This record gives sequence, C-alpha cells and structure tokens, in this order.
Amino acid sequence: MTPLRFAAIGAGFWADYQLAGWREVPGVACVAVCDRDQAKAERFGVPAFDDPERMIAEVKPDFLDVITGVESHRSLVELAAKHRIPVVCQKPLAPTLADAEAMVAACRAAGVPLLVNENWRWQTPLRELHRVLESGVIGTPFRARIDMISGFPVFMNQPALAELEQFILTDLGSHTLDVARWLFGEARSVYCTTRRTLPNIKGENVATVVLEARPTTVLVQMAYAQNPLERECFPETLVFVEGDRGSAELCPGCVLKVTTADGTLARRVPPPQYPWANPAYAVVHSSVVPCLTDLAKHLRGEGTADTTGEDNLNTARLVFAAYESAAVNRVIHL
Ligand code: 89V
Repeated sequence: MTPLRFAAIGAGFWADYQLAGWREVPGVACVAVCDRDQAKAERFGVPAFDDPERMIAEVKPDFLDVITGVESHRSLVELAAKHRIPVVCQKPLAPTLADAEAMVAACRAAGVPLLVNENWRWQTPLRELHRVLESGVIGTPFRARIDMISGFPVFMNQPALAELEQFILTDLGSHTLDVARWLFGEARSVYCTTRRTLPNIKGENVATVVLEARPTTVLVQMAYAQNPLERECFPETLVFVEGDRGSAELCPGCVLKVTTADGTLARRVPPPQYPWANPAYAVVHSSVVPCLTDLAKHLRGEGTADTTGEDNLNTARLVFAAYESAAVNRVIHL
C-alpha cells in the first residue's frame, strides 16, 4: 500500500501523542512538522517549518493534521481547503459555532474531507459499554449519567487551558457530549449550569448538563475543580445507564458491570498499553490509535469515519447550546 504522507501543524504538548498514535497506524507517514516556533518542530526528525504555506508548497502532503490550539483551527482548515488538501483537526473544532460551520462549509465546497480527532468515544471502556447497550441486554435505556469529575491538575500540562474564556465545556464537554450523542443519539433539548471555582483561570471549570435524548435523559457532569476526591481516576469517564431490563456501569479502574435479572457480571475493560503513552493519560492516549485508524480508512476512500467534521458539528451545537442555556438559565430546544 502506498503510504499516505501527512504534514502536521503544531508541535505542542499534544503533538507527541498524536504523532506517536499515527506511527501505530499502518500505511501512514509523517513527512513534515510545522510550528510558529520552528525549534519545537525539529524534535520529530522530519523536515521542520515555521510557515504552513511554505510547508505545503515544498512537501505536497496527502493530508494535513492540525494539532494547534483552537484559535488557529479555522484559518488552518481553510488553508487546507484552499489547497484542496484533506485535513484532520483536533477538538474542539472551533471557538464559535459560526467558525465550526464555516470550516465544514469550506471543506465541503473544496470537495476535501474534514475529519476530527475526537478520540474519547474510541476509549476501550466506552467501546465496551457501547457494545453492551447495542446488544439490548439491559433493554431500552431511560436514564444515564456520564461523569468526568477530576481533581487532576490539568493546567500543569496544558497551561493554555487556563487562558480559555470558555473552558470545560469546550475542552472536555466536546468529548463528553460527543460520547452522549454516540451512546444515546441526538438531544432534543439541553439545560446547563456552569461554575468557576478556581481563581487563577479565565473560564468555567465545572459544568452540569441535562440532555433530553428520548427515550433517554442524560446527565453529564464535568469538573476540574482540583479538590480532593474519593474516586479520582483521571481521565476515566464513569457512566451509569438504567434500562428497562437492567443497568450498566463503568466504574473506576476500567471495570464494566452489567446487572440483569440473572445478577451482576463485572469485568475489566482496560485500554491497550503503549510505551509512548503518558501513564497518567493512558485511557485517552491509547484511544488516539483506533480513532486515527478510522480516519486513515476514510482518507484512503475505504469508508466514512465516525468523527467527520459534519458529525462533529452536532457536538459543537450541543456545546454552544449548553453555554447559551447556562447564560440565560433556560432549557434550549434544538
Ligand atoms: O484529551 C483532552 O482533550 C485533554 C484533556 C483530557 C486534559 O481534557 O485536553
């Protein structure tokens, strides 16, 4: 198979894991890395650039992988569209819904795929839970709780997150609300409250969202409050689903419990281990591999990826509807 040659833009904290993830995907090769600070791009052992236009002209990649902060996503995706180059982008897609819509429209008009590295739904425990729900063993889910409540000092590794005016719903809600859509379908309405409990950050670090995704009511709770917690298991997402024939629960330590009239079956569903993954982020970093494998399939024209730009727009709509709800203290109908 002729390898797909890609060029990455952005050489910050996430680039190490994203590029390590790509190295696990057969038939894909990184041929250049670009960063405003070219010295940072040099650590990857491929030609380094500080100007994306020049990199595109010299390298002529098969696709671009945008690994920068959210504020530059739109201009870089539009650059890819201008050059008719397929593009992979990090979540959150954009700082506003209008930007996200413009990015999807630009790539559609150029006839190039826009794909999103929305890896959360590729985490091993969540995949296993999805299988349980699809099997029908717990019947029809009528209520679910999705929790990502953590005392982890997330701003230590990613200081830029402390600067975001809109923080937890964009950074983490993009993941958890995407998981809610994937597990329970599109919501008809959203209600949200937010809080900022830390003095040294700009945005909200606590959010509580209620989605009406009939027949399921979904409560999504998020916090990076840096308070001591009894059940600290960053970055595991804990889920509890009640169905009319049983319940399913993702518990700390990647334990999946399924309870029916026959009793409770508990099993461990840990992620695969990769030597390059930061152990503190293992469940997240390992999910990059199946997510990128799925995107590579799309880029080779062998099917549609789970996390296209079009699909991710629905997640972005939920994120921004949640902000609107919090601002006006009302249910937003979608
Ligand atoms: O994976 C991420 O999007 C990270 C974190 C887990 C810290 O929220 O930003």
